[in-house]
Amino acid sequence: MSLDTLPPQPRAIIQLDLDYFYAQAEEVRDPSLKGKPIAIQQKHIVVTCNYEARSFGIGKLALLTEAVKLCPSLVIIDGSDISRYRRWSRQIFELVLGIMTPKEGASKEEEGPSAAVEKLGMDELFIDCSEIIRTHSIRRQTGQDESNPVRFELPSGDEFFYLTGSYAEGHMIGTPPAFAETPQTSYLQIASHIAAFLRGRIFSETGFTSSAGVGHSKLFAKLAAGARKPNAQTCLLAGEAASKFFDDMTLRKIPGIGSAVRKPLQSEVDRLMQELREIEEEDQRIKFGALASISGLDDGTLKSDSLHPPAATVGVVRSLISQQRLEEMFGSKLATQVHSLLQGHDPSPIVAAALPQQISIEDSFPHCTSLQEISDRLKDLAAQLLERLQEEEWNLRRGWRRHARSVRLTGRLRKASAAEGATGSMRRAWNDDRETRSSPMPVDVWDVDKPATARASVLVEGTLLPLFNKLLGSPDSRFDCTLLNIAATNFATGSASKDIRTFFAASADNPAPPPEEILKADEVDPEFLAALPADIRAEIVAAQQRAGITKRPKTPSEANAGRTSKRVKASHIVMLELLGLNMTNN
Ligand code: DCP
Ligand code: MG
Ligand code: MG
Repeated sequence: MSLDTLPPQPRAIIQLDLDYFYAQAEEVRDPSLKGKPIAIQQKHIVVTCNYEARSFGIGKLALLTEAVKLCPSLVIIDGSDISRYRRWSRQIFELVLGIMTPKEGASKEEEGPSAAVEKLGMDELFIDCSEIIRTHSIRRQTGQDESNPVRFELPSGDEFFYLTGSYAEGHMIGTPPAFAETPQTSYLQIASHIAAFLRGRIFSETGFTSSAGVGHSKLFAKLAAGARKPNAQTCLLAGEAASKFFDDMTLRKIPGIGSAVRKPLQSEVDRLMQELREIEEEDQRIKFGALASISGLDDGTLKSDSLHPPAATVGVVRSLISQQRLEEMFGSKLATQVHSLLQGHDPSPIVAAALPQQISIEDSFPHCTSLQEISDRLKDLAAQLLERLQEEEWNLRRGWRRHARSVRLTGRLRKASAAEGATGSMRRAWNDDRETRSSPMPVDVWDVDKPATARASVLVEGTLLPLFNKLLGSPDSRFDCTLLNIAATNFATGSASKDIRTFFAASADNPAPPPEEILKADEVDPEFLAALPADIRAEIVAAQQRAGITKRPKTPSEANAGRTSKRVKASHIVMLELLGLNMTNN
C-alpha cells in the first residue's frame, strides 16, 4: 500500500480563546461592572473592551479619545499592570492541562494518552484531542460497546456523555446530515463535546466565559473559534459550506500569512483584476464599436464597473494566483507554505511549551551608590520576582508546580576601593560589564501564606545583600550600580519542602548542618522521609531540631560509638506516631 492510499489519520483540534479577556478579568473581580460598557486602557489605547462597549462601535486597539466619543458612559479601567491577567491566564491554562493529562500516581496501564495543550499568548489554548479520541474509539470498538449515550473519560478521569450520530455541540459549519459517518467527522463531533466540557469547567471554576473552535487543524480550529463570539463554539466540518467559509476569509484572518505576504498578494490581485477589466472593456469596445460610431456614443459609457478589485480572500487568491507565480513572488520555500495554507493544509503540531529555565526580574537606573538604596531596590525587585514566581508556578489546588533551588544576583557596577581615598576615581563604566553571584534559594520564599513583601525582605536580608557584598569584593568599596537583576534558577518539580536538601538549606537564619549530615547521622532513610506528606516531614524535622539532633553534625567517633542511637530511636518514634502507628501496640 503506498502512502497515498493510506487512510489519513483523523485529527481533532480545539482552539479555546477567552472572551474579552482583560475586561472580563475586571468583571470577575468586580461583578458590579457586568452589563456596563468597560474598556481596558494601556497608555492612550483601549487594548480590549467588553461586548457592551463593542456594541457602540469600539474595537480592540481603539484610541481612548475616539472610544469615549463613541460611548461617553464608557467605564475605563487602567490595565497597565498585567500581572493579575497573567495570573488568571496561568490558572486557566493549568486547569485545562490538569483535565487533559492523567492524574499523578495513575499506573502506566491505566494512564492512557494525554492531550497536548499549547498556550499561545495570554488567552488562547490549542488542544490536540486526536490521541485521546483514538484510544476512546478503539476501546469502544474492541469492547463492542454500543450504549448510547456514550461515556467519554478524559485523561484526568473526569467524564461526560455524548449521543452518537447527533450533531456536534454548539454551532456547525459543514454538512450535518452525513455527520459521524466518517471517522474524521466523528472525531470532530467528540472534540466538540470535549470543548463544551472544558468551557463549562472553566466557567464553573473561574467564572470566565470562552469561545472555542473545533477543526482538523490548528488553522481550521482557530478560524472556527472566530466564527461566533462571545461564549459560543463552532465546529468546522467538511463539505461545501466549510469550503465557502474558508474561501471567504480575508488573508488578514489567516494565521501564518503576515503583512509581508498579504500586501504583495493584494497588489497582485489588484493588478490582475485591472488587466481583466481592460480585457473586458476592450472586448466590449470591439463588440459595440460599430454601434458606437453610428450612434456617436462616448467610449466612456462602455466602461465596465462590474469588476471591482475584490478583497484578497483565500478563494480569490487561490483562483487567480498560481503556485508558479507565488514562487516568483516569494521564493520556493515561502511559496510552498503559502500555497499549502491557501489549500487549507496545516499539519503543524500542537507543541506544549517548554518551561523556562529561569525566571528573572531586572531594573536599570542612572546611579545607585549606597547600600540602603541597593537594599530598597532589591526589596522591590525581590517582591516582583516572588509575585512572578507565584503567577507562573503556583496553583491554588495543587501547590507549587516547581520551585527554584538557587537565586542569582547580577549587578552592573563601577567600583573604587577605600584605599583609593575619597577622591580616588572609580573604574570607568563598561557598556555591559555584569558580575554575578549565586546562592541557595531560602525555603521561606515558597511560603505563600506570608505576604510577598515579607518574604522579599527575608530574601534580601538573608541572601541578596550578602551576595551584593560579594559582588563588591571589599565591604568598604565605594560603588555606583546601574543595573540589578535577580533570577530564580535551577528549578526542581513540586514544592520546596519535597526537596529535602532545600528544606534544610532553607533555614538561612538558622545555619543548620547540611542535610546529608543530618540524615546520615540519624540513619533516617531519606527516601522514606521524602515520601512522607510535607506537613509530617516538617513535624519530623521540627521534632529533630527540638531534640537537638540537628544542632551539630556528629564527629566520626560519636557516630562509631553509636551514641546517637537514643536520638535515632526518638526520631523514629516521632515518625511512627505521626504516621498513626503506635509503637507500644506492636
Ligand atoms: N491584548 C493586548 N494587545 C493586543 C492584543 C491583545 O494587550 N494587541 C490583550 C488584551 C486582550 C488579550 O490580550 O484582552 C487577549 O487578546 P484577544 O485578541 O483574544 O482579545 P480579547 O480576549 O480581549 O477579546 P475577544 O473576545 O475578541 O477574544
Ligand atoms: Mg480572547
Ligand atoms: Mg486571544
